[in-house]
Amino acid sequence: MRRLSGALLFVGLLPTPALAITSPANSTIPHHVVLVAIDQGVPDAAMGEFVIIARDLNNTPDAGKLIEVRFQNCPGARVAEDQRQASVSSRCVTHGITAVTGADGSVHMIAVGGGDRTAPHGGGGCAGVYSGGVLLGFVPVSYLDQDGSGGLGAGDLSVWQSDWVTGDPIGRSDYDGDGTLGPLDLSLWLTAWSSGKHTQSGTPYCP
Ligand SMILES: [Ca+2]
Ligand SMILES: [Ca+2]
Repeated sequence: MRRLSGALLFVGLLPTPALAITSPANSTIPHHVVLVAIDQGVPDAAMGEFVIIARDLNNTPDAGKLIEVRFQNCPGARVAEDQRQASVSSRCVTHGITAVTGADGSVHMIAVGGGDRTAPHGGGGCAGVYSGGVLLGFVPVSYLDQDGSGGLGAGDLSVWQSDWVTGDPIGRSDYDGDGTLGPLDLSLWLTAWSSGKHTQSGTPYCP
């Protein structure tokens, strides 16, 4: 027993490695996120790419951290099972997407998914951004592929129009994330549609 106690005491005296914890205050998360569709299996980076930078309490880049963006509380959001990016994976249990930070503490992600026109529309920050399990903040999310099928088309535009006429700040249709629906949001949807980079939906979606 004495030998065991001595061993435990010795272990207790060992210096513990410094485990960096990401600081929400020092980290960078996007202003908002746009779910995108795909063309020939490729997601539209121009419309959908966003950057998250994790930094610790000393403002040092937090490398090797698992970043997760969880869409489970965004009404109607459907996350593609395959995010079509080598460094980004889906985590269907949280309707999330994940990536690991590089040496500079950053991840570049595109969220592939669509909406569900039968779901209630939401607003405000609904997607949680996490680094190593630490909540960095919530961001609003909009869906170009509003009905989640057939890539971008008339059905999606009709959802946007029905949201716009309400005059409410409906998150799924607020493509510039300014908290209101207006001509710039419509312009962004038309730009995405005319780019030809959203000809297919990101199906299958997480169950
Ligand atoms: Ca569609
Ligand atoms: Ca807007």
